[in-house]
Amino acid sequence: MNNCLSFSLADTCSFLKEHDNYIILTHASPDGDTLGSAFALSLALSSLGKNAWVLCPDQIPSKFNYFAKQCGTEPKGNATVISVDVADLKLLGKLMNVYADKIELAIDHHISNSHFAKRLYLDSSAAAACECVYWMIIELGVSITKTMADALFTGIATDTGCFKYSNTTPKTHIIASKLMECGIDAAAINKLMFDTKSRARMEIERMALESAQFYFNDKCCVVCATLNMQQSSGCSEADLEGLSVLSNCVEGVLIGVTMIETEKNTFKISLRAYSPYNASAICAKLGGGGHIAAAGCKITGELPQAKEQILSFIKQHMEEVDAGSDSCK
Ligand SMILES: [Mn+2]
Repeated sequence: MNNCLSFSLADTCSFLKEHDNYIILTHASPDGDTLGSAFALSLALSSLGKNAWVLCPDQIPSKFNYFAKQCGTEPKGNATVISVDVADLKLLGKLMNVYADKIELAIDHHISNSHFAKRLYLDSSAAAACECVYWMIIELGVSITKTMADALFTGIATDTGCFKYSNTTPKTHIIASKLMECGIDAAAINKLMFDTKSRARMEIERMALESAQFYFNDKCCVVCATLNMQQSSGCSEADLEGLSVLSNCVEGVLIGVTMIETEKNTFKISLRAYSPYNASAICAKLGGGGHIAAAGCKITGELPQAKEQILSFIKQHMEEVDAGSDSCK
């Protein structure tokens, strides 16, 4: 949408104070950040005496139960619809058609946000949408409860890979320290989010590692999780989250590619890139988007052709970037 208003933090907080009866949309295949920002915001709105309801296109994984609890009632009739951590309408999954033209305010941190809402609060320097919501809660003058802090910390920890990724800033750590002062058990949250996996997840990791192949002088690693592999490991969709870490943890790899078959011959591609390469630039050419260090897109076709296609775009990007950096010397 072209007439999307850019909102400052102050604009956003005025909007939140002026309206009521909120539906807060998360993206499909919900992660810690979209859920953390949605539930923390719903609690903050509720402490201002407002009604807020979190609506997720897919089932919420039970590991988030410690904070993902509704605090309001489902709005009937006129609701104020907000989205959090949603970069594009497509990411609303099965709720896309219902809410496409009804989103009053989007709160996001993706530089690729497609300006689909009527108003947009975008802070692309924030590591997580939960950072944005943290500043909103402060600006609204709401005191942060332990459950809000659990939710926000989870989103920040998960979107930064436990404070490891390059999106982690001094501000990220300052916010995390403030959240720790609210009495959360950060170690327990981190263990649950990063050091606990299902048996099926371990199986799918083993198979994905077996599929690993290296390209372009071993600077690029591709791992796959086909439908066959998913079925024989018994893994669920939630078990596939964060699988992309396998492709970029190898010494010398600057571009890691994870190909997850979501339906027959349709692959969800997760790209992780290290300097000087740009994951978002590669995925944009395939109709996707994201951040410089992490982006995604979708490719249809048989696995070998799909792989060939993503590899050809990676090769082109590497050549362009390598030529550019040479000419600067
Ligand atoms: Mn996020």
